[in-house]
Amino acid sequence: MQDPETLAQLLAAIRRFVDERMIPAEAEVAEIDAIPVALLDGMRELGLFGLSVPEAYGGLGLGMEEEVLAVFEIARAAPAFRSIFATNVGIGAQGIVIDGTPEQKERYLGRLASGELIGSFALTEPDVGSDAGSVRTSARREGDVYVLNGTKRFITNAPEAGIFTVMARTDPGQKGARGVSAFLVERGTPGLSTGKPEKKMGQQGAHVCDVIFEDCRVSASQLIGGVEGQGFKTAMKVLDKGRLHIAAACVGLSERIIDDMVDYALGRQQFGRPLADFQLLQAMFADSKADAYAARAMVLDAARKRDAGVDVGVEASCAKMFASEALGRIADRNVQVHGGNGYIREYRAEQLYRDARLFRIYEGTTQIQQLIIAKALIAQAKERAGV
Ligand code: COS
Repeated sequence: MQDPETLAQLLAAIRRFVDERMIPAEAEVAEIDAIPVALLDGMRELGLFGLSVPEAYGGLGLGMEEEVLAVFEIARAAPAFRSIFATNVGIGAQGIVIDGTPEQKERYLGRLASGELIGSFALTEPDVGSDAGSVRTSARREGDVYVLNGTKRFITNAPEAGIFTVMARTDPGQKGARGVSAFLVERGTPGLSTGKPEKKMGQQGAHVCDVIFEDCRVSASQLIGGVEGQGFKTAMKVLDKGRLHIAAACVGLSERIIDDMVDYALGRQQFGRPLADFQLLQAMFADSKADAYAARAMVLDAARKRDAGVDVGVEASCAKMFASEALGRIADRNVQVHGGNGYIREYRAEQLYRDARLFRIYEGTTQIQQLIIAKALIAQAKERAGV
């Protein structure tokens, strides 16, 4: 946690960096499908890789509310910028922060916080997506090592990652979530390889690829928390936090797009007047603002509750679902306000529209969030009814 003045300085520094360095570089990043080294260095200097790593390990140790406030700012830039450090703040490091042993924390968190090491979260497989409890990648114990075999798919930052949090089945007799354990596997471990980066719809500059394990021998000391069978729960806890972070990213990008939409409508004339004079367009601005404001309020409320120690699994799913769907609507309206220019690469509207699409899918689709929310409501109703 930071004192209010330090936090305000951090947020102002991020806003400046976003406006002066990131947004002007968006077109180049999309074109070359990479983030220039100077920008990455700037992000490291700002401490972005260590936002949520505890201060004891060299991070900024932000609480959830502070983290989402930072993400609101960062996410005003195209999402590829956030993606490169977000796995260190979120899913690629939180397994260690939440459930790691003291030795595992000591070994990795400092380097993750500085951005020297990129973390990556390997849950999804070719045949295991939404049904995350049915992981097939196996981890067979042989003395003091586990032997991993299987393929992980769509792994964000895998081409750059130095450390992977890998969910694998240690108990083949247990088909469900209880047979899954989480491991820390370093790049360079014999038997671990990564595939070719996928060609994606958007978010150029952020990379995903397969991670393949072929008789990959990992020391038993790399089992997160040192306990078998806890890997699915670790993954779910990581995702509860990750979904709030993603919802905050949707808010930041929504607010940026609304600014773009209104600026464009003020600058372009039709029928002898600025587009912004037309009430049908004004309705789109207003609907977008209400969407973004509701999403911001949800994210802040859930973040504050999490900081207060409340289990916010349901709130995180509500926020992720609403904020990502709202972003989809806003990005679409922005294309509409831009008219023909909305379809042309030179304007940012079409890029942000493609970039925004992923938020409704990763870290749990909208439909998975609906299932989580509904399941909790039904459980509460059964409890009320005593059944
Ligand atoms: N925190 C802690 N524990 C949790 C949890 C959470 N948020 N959610 C579930 N668990 C626990 C349950 O309490 C249960 O424990 P017990 O076995 O001790 O009873 C166990 O984990 C299994 O839970 P559940 O039965 O609810 O699991 P399901 O197989 O029904 O799966 C969903 C639940 C669908 C919600 C889960 O698979 C999911 O989130 N899927 C989406 C995965 C995803 O987001 N993928 C995106 C790629 S990762 S970037």
